Amino acid sequence: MNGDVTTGVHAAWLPPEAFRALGSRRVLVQGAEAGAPAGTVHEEVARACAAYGGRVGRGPGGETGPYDLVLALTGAGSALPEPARAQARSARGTLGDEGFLLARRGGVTVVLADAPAGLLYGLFHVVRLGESAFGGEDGGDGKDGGDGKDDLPAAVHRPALRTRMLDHWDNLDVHPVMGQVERGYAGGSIFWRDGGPRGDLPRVRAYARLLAAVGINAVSVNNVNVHAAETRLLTERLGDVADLADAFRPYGIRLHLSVNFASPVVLGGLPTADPLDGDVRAWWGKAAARVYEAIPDFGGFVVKADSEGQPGPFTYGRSHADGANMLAEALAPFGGEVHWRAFVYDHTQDWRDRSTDRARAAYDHFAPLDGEFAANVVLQVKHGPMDFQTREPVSPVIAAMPATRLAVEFQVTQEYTGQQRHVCYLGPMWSEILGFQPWGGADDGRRTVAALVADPAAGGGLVAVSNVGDDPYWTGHPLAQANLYAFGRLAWAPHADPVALLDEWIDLTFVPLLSRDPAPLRRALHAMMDGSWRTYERYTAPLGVGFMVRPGHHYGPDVDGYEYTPWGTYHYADRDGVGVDRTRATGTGYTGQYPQPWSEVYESQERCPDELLLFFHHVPYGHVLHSGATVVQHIYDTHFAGADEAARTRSHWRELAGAGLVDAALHARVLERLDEQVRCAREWRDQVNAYFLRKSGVPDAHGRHIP
Ligand code: GCW
Repeated sequence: MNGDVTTGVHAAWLPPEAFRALGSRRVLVQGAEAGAPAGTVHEEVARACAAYGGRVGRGPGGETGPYDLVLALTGAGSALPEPARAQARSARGTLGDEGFLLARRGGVTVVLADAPAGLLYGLFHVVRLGESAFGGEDGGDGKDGGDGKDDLPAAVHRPALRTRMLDHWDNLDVHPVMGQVERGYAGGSIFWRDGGPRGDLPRVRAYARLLAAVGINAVSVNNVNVHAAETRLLTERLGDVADLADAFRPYGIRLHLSVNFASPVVLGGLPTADPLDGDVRAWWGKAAARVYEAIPDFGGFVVKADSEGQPGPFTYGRSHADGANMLAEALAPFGGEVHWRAFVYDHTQDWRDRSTDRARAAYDHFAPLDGEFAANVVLQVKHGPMDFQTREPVSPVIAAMPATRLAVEFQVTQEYTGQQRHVCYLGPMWSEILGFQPWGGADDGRRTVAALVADPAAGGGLVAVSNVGDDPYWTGHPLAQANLYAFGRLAWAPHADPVALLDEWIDLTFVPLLSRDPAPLRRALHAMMDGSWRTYERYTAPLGVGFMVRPGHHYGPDVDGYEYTPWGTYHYADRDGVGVDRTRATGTGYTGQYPQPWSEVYESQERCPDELLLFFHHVPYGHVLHSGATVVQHIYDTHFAGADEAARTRSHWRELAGAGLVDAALHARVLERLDEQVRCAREWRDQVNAYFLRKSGVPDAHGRHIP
């Protein structure tokens, strides 16, 4: 296994070999003393040069050029050699906190940033470019004599989104039901064990490095379900949190904590946690001040309130704006932010009551509060109205709160998408969501979800639940690393092509280790991964209906598992048809939460996109889809096709065995998971098909065997 920073741990997309192009050059790092992330740039370059025979100068300490690569803060200005000096003069002050400029002039590659974090992102950009950062395989020797044939015009790179964050649902102790990491499929926590710190700070640092390389700038280190031990991270355990912050800081990542809304009661001994109570506000003010003494660059709080049993402002008859604003007031003097989650719904509903619709809940609770949140509150909204299902419409909350800073929440950890036992590359799903136009083309399509969260005035961002644990491959399934990679890159550049991002990931993770033609590996990985989300969709719950999983752990099929439970997750299949009527005309009225045109499109059985039909409508099995198939025949066809595709995915991987294209241990790990995926996909196919055959009595038009 190619380990790097910590031994025995897979290097993911930063194997030492990915630094070969940079490490064999003459590099000047200027301004490295200006802050932690810039010092990191020097360290990274020095390590690469030590490995690959290059040379690093730190200037202005008398080292002389010439240089192939200059990485500098624009403030270093006059101390820089040309052509960097001229570039720095014109770029200074235009690049922002995290942006960088990349140019190539006369055989010198120049990366400039106004601030240290930008320099770090510029460095990792050069790593991604490999030889092409130096003029490509031919002109890349820096000896073109300055004839300009490999020049690159100056290009400025800036993250589209201000907040690019990963939330960990890590517990300090092993929770009796949820384990060490809630919805974690990659072993234990890299932060916590046995009720305290895990004590492997090099591993945390290695994680921070991977995250910085894809542009992540914020991490929250404990579960949003804040149990007794985690509640104390805010006070007694603050030292442990500060140690983690120290490991993240060199990579430009600000640490956040999930806090318990009832902390003033639980920790402070106050009789109430009422957000309008003076003592409660004072308690939070002091708690925040203590946090900032220990961690001056602390990012802020993440809060799950009045949700699935967590305490919140409703207990005191207060609104979520009251709750969030109280915490915002405590953090504001220090520049901290509150990430307040919009995942608020009734999880004790009566399944007999068909008028209560969980999908409506976030909008019903939060849309009326638009404009009431403090400037340092970010409302964190799950991308769909339900709960990270394989297919959901985009949450209507995102279009309904123009006066609120919003962050959209994704789930990189594959709770509902195969739990890192199935190959399911989520880049294409996220890309569809980010490109969704809540007003259709009515505003020339300018306002996509990505544009809404990118709006600098709004200053929101993208957040995801991490899929990382203490597994040697980080993510359990080695190919699930691609999801973490793509999430970070999409948060930086939401319109990036997810298939191209897979190529980037392959180019960093696998290709640098190969001395042979990578084409067969690339082909196999694309065949396995490009369409894997749709494959997963085909063999699981059909047409957007969701939640046909085993209750509790959420793995594998159980068509009626959630049908008669209090969770609000129903499909209403009977002998005549299936789906949830969410129309205004005859259903729960949820379609009315969308602006035009979606409000009308979703309301209409004829216009509703096939893949969401059962999310919005209850239809007879004979209803004909746009595809021409009836609903029940579509269910049979997609389930046969999906399970076959899973089997083909495994064949592609098997063909790579012994070809020397991937490490043998990694090959074995993936193969073992593929065996399980193939088994589970068949189980899904047979249970779903048998269920609908028995309910509907409609035979498969192609006479295939359905048990
Ligand atoms: O999807 C559900 C999960 C819970 C999780 C919750 C949430 C942390 O099943 O495990 O709790 O969402 O997002 O808060």
